[in-house]
Amino acid sequence: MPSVAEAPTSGPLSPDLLEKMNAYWRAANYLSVGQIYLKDNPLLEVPLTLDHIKPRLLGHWGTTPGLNLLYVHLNRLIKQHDLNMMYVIGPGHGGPGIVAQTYLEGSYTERYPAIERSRNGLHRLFRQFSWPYGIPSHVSPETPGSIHEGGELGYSLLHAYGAAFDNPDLIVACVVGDGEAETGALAASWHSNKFLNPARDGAVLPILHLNGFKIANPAVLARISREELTSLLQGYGYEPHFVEGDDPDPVHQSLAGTLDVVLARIVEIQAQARAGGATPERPLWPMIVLRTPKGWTGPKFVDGLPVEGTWRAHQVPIANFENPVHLKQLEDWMQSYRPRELFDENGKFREEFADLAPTGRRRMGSNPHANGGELLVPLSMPHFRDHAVELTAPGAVRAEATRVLGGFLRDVMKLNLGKQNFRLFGPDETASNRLEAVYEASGKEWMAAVEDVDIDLSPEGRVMEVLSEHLCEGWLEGYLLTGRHGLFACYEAFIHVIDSMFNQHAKWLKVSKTIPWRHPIASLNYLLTSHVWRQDHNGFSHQDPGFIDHVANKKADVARIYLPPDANCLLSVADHCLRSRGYINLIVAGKEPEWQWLDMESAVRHCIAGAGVWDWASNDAGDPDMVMACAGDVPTLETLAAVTLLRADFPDIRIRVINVVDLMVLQPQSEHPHGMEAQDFDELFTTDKPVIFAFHGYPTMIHKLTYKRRNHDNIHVRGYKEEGTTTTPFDMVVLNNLDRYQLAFDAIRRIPRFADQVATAEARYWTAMERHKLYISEHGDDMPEVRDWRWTL
Ligand SMILES: Cc1ncc(C[n+]2csc(CCOP(=O)(O)OP(=O)(O)O)c2C)c(N)n1
Repeated sequence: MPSVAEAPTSGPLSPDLLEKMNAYWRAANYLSVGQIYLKDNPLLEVPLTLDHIKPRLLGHWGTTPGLNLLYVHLNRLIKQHDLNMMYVIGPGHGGPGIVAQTYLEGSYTERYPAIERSRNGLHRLFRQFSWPYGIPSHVSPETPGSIHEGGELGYSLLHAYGAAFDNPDLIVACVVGDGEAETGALAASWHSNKFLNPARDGAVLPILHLNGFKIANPAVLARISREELTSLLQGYGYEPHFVEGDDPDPVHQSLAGTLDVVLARIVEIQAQARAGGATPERPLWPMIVLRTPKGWTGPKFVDGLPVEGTWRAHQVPIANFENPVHLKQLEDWMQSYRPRELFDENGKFREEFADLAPTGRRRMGSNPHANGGELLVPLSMPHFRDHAVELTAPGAVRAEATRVLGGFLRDVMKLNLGKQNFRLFGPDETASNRLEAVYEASGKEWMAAVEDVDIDLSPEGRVMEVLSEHLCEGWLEGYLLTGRHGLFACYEAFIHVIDSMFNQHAKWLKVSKTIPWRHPIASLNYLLTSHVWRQDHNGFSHQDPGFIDHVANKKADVARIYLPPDANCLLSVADHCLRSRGYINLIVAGKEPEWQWLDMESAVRHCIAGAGVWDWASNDAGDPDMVMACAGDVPTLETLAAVTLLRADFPDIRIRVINVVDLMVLQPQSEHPHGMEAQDFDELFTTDKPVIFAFHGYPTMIHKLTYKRRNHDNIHVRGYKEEGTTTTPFDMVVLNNLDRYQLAFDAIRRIPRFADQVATAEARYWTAMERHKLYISEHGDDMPEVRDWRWTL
């Protein structure tokens, strides 16, 4: 282990540069405070009065001066070395700081011309912040240069690494809040350095911001000894460089000197790794620990209580302006930045300071990577039809859908190796999910030690496997937000680990669509497999289809849910999703050998329609007794098995089979762009016939989607009802009343003309279920008639 690098005692800044950088910092702090407090009098040209103060004070001061300090210093580095640098900040509640900085460097006005670089612009800048129909208090999609909202803490480092992958020239400076560092996701994120190849990828410079406090408590990492923190960070594989203090000038010197040192180290690491020859080794990456007071340069005391350097500085340090002392205190605070020195008589930031900022796309607020759609290069797509499962008739062969998809993904990987813009993410499950064909095109990224037993690991790998759904999700988000493509394959039950990250990304996409300068990025694609119905061996803990409900709550212009019933449909859906932009595509598909239903052309037609009658399984001749609908591979199997039972047991029954692959077609068109026209829905599902709907997930989902449909009262849904254990595959559906016998009985119960045969049907199908129970208890496996069932009609 290296010794802890000491911050230099004297620094590289000339007195003139130091003064100017400090002035720049003062300007950013002034604008930050102004945004939080003022709706008028932005240059304090007249004495501050209550009329100038916003009625509702919403914003966070505490983190902001530290973020501003770093921005000024990173600017120096960028300018001096012509760096391609992005700024990701975990404490996104420091929004006013980033808005201020992007305004000072000119990026903000370029995106929002009404926010001019003048008194008028300052007035608007202040007023719009945390103002109805203005801008949010946090860093948000509206903020130039951001790929990371940070409202929900924990993901900054993941987004930073995701951005750095395959961007060899990019340095992502990433501020991690000391509170944020307590989250599980962030605590695991440090390990991202074992998955970043300095020869191929860019660099991440983590900056742990030890301002000591969260909202109301001290931060853990700020209250352990420096030795303990050093050991922790070294243990994570970093070389920490400490910058500490509460006196601006020495801190400026120390930070500047430290940044010079860490940049030189980054350059050195990359040069060594890129020199060619030997396989690059995992370096100890430099990082910075910045210990400065929370709410630095703000009021030291308010109402006799300490504020600067305490948790009290977190949000709005001074409130209640009925108290004239407070008004004076705010004015003194703002005047302490000496705004007249910083802005000219027209309110323009003085050139002598403005010149310190980089220009053009080197400004962090204008870095094109932070508007990934600008850089998006479409994937070269293989022909998915080349991977088709050949079918002579429905149900003629079995196949493992995800294994078939694996071949397709391998080719996607292969075709885009040159572009370096596609990666596959998964929590240690790529092989388990039967996608291992991808390893033929690329190994698994791995920079840690390798042993003889290991297979498919490689520093050049494009398959990202780490046992953390948080890491997979965060990396992929960062990768997509910077203009690349990917897919996250995960066990269905455990995708819930990232529910909340999904929420945040969906919100980001929704808002981004309303911002003209944000170019569309590639969709976030989930493949959920090892799903609820085929987790019989792993048991109850592994059985949960609820992510579907979670996704369906999101805005219709963002969320898409697909339940391909077989491998060819999965291929068609996956091809579509990988080409799409700006969505979250959820694909749920099994990995077990299952009967295949549609040849490739039928599958494509079916997936385009989203739902349709399977004529080959129906015998209603336009006048059904009932509709048997299904969505999901296992419900489709059980539905078709029920149809064979019914047609054998009740020969004159007229059944229409409908399969739904795109769940959103069930919604009215007014609710979702994929929604089926009312007339088409009524033609398919009838307006008066019973519909037995076998669904992959929780039944309420189907009711929610169809409640406005004319025939809704006749739709009876069977799905997962939270029954499960370690048992046989068929018993899983029996436990949840989704099995063929239950479905067949449901059908007879619901058809009026079979009323007199309900008792017979009940006896027959309940007996079958009893036989099933006895058989599996004795043999530990499903009955041959179930196991060996096949479509014979
Ligand atoms: C996941 C999550 N939990 C809780 C919060 C509420 N919250 C907002 S700011 C904050 C404290 C953050 O502390 P830190 O990361 O150290 O940032 P700073 O002190 O720089 O403001 C908390 C708990 C949140 N935004 N996200």
